[in-house]
Amino acid sequence: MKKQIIDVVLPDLGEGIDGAEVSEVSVKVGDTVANGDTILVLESDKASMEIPTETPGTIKELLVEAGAEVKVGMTLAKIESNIADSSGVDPEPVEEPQPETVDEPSVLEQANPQHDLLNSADKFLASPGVRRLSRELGIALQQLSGTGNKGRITKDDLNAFIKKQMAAERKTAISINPQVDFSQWGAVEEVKLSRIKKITGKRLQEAWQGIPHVTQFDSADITDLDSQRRNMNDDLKQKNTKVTFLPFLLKATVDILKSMPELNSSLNHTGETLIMKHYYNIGIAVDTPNGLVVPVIMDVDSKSILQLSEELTILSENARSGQLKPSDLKGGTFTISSLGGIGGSFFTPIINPPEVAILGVSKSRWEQVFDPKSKEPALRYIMPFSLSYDHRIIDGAAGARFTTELKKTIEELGFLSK
Ligand code: CAO
Repeated sequence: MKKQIIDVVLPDLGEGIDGAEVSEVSVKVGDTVANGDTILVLESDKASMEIPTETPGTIKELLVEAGAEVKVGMTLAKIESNIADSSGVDPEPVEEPQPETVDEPSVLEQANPQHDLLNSADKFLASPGVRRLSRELGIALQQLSGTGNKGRITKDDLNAFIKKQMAAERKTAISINPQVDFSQWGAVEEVKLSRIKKITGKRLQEAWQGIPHVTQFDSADITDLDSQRRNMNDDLKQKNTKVTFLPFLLKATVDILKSMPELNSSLNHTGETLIMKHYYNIGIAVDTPNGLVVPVIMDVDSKSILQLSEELTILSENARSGQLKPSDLKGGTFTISSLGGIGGSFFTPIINPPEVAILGVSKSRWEQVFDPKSKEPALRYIMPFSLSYDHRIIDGAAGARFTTELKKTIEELGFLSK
């Protein structure tokens, strides 16, 4: 009976994060760990994350140290598993020849042409571990060149292939920027992009290229809303706090989303169905020194203006100090991006997938408008706003209906008494 040496590999971190810095190594060589024990703590620009092991056993080797940059798929440590291998075959290194039992293909795999390729992988020399991993990752062994004994495909070959693919993807993503020596025309300085900028840049590019965006513009008279807000802020003076327009806009938006549920939906991954969500979690674009992040306020419909204001303050402070947790960034159904505190009138926000629409709010201005009731010009506080929507899901008529209804709701303030 021999014990197995298992590689602990950095799993997918979600939210488009493909790497992070090790802030703490929580174990040392010789430590005994149980399933779920934290072995590392990682720090990305968005959040800190504990990385657990799924293998109970003894730490044999640590391959990273505090301060190191790690990438998804990288081996972090080697653990001598407590679960003995009863086959009597030495499982380390994993390249050792072992009989392979081919799992029954799942329904998904049967429908997948890639599955034929993966099936004919039997002709190639590789250990069961490598075969299983390649199947899970959807990589056909035919695509790899084996560097092991007699051309055996090793785990390192698989890792090298993944790295090459990732590098190729990165190249495609930046290929629109030709290599130019800008210094030939004057002095230049090269500045590193923050991790957030790199992640959001990639996601924004994908969203902009992959989603047919249409943007509908409108504006709302927020003179009455502004006086309501000022009254509220007068009452809040003693508490040394105040409310901006955003909590009101959150409530008004959810009011409309309830009557137009397709704007609160997501396209299923097959593109065949829409997932209608019966909850209203609104992402708020927050400008931070490191770039744009979108924390989510959950269940906006069940919270008061004051609660939303407090939550908004906490989330935007945490976003700016890099204290957001991964869970703060998940589960959104619709996003609001407000540039109202800065300036400009109208912009075309980019949808935050898998959501299907985003509201962009611009700075309000005092304008002379014609009052249809008094038939006189009147000075009113006008807020410009834009709705970008996924035209695969939302028709132009629905887009215009949304902005018209939102304008009406903001002006009539009915949502405040609900
Ligand atoms: N019209 C007029 N004034 C507005 C306004 C609007 N539409 N929106 C906000 N303001 C005012 C606020 O009321 C506040 O003034 P008072 O102090 O007198 O109340 C001031 O502008 C500053 O507000 P704020 O921006 O600090 O607060 P907010 O709640 O409106 O927004 C947050 C919070 C986090 C969204 C904002 O700080 C932020 O980061 N905005 C940038 C988001 C961004 O970069 N979006 C672009 C992404 S690309 O699509």
